[in-house]
Amino acid sequence: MLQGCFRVSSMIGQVLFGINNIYTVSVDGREFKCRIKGKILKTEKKFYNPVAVGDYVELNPDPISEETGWIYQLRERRSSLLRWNKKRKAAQVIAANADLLVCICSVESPPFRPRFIDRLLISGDLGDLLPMVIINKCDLGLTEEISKRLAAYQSMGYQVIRCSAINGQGIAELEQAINKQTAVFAGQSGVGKSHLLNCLEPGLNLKIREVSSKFNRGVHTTNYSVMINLKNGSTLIDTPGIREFELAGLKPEELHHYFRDFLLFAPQCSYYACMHIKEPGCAVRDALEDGKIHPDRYESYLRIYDHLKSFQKEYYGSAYD
Ligand SMILES: Nc1nc2c(ncn2[C@@H]2O[C@H](COP(=O)(O)OP(=O)(O)OP(=O)(O)O)[C@@H](O)[C@H]2O)c(=O)[nH]1
Ligand SMILES: [Mg+2]
Ligand SMILES: [Zn+2]
Repeated sequence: MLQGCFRVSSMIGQVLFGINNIYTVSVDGREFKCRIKGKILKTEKKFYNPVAVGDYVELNPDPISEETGWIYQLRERRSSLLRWNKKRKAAQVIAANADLLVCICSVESPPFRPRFIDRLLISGDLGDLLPMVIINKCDLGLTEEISKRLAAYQSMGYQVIRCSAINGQGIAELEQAINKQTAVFAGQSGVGKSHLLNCLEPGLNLKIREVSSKFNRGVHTTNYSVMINLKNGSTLIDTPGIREFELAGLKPEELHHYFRDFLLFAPQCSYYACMHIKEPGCAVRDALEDGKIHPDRYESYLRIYDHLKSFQKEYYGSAYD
């Protein structure tokens, strides 16, 4: 009744960040601190977080405050970066509606972990984001082994950029690759995500780890994801470091489609539905034996496959046996 007098028209905005269930939503450059209205968004049962950074949402501004509002609807996502959240036992949306997934790793502190990159790259292809590899801290010197692995990613068709946030190496190339698109920066804690973002726009001043504080697996400098619109028209999403990146939204039997280095050989496998594990006449395993597929990539495949199998069993019973 009286409430009707206060009814204000709804708006569409994009989520810039969210902390403690309060989401900062930008509507044409104006920011609203919003909560989720009632149970409406709870239809998204698949994910543990109802709204992610980058989401487009419909909201009603609060009639009694110019800076707050209520989110009542989530718009369909054109892309999403997902991970399996072990603690919550559900898929988590890290970021939505981005174009690029910038998978960042470092030469050391933390050490180069190609299996971690393998997972991130798959999550990009899976979530309709274009994945690329950034190796940061190149000022510390690239080893031959790392260079070889990077060359292998390049030969699979991934763009690889060698960077240093300290001496500026690769920053122009990174800027060019982003080129006014929306890019999510993801990787382990301490690889230099925030530092690289600061290089892309002077004055951004994102918090980066003190040089004196040693690399420690438990410590994250960035605690929540945030979307930043740069003056040059690009949009960047900084994310907190991920310790264990586990894939979500993928069935084990679909996994091999996301190993780009298998694709050349898989059509020659004897079995149409070959999983490249124990089947006779497997062209992927032949390529592995001939040194055409890196053994660590194959190991990565087996580990992810086993993981996907085990967690699907946990949630869907024996249907996947
Ligand atoms: N030598 C060297 N150190 C770097 C480089 N980039 C970042 N660092 C240092 O690495 C540390 C971690 O950088 P951050 O930018 O805070 O790392 P992050 O990936 O954002 O970490 P989280 O926010 O915890 O996920 C800081 O001490 C940086 O100064 C680099 O190119 N070379
Ligand atoms: Mg950070
Ligand atoms: Zn096969």
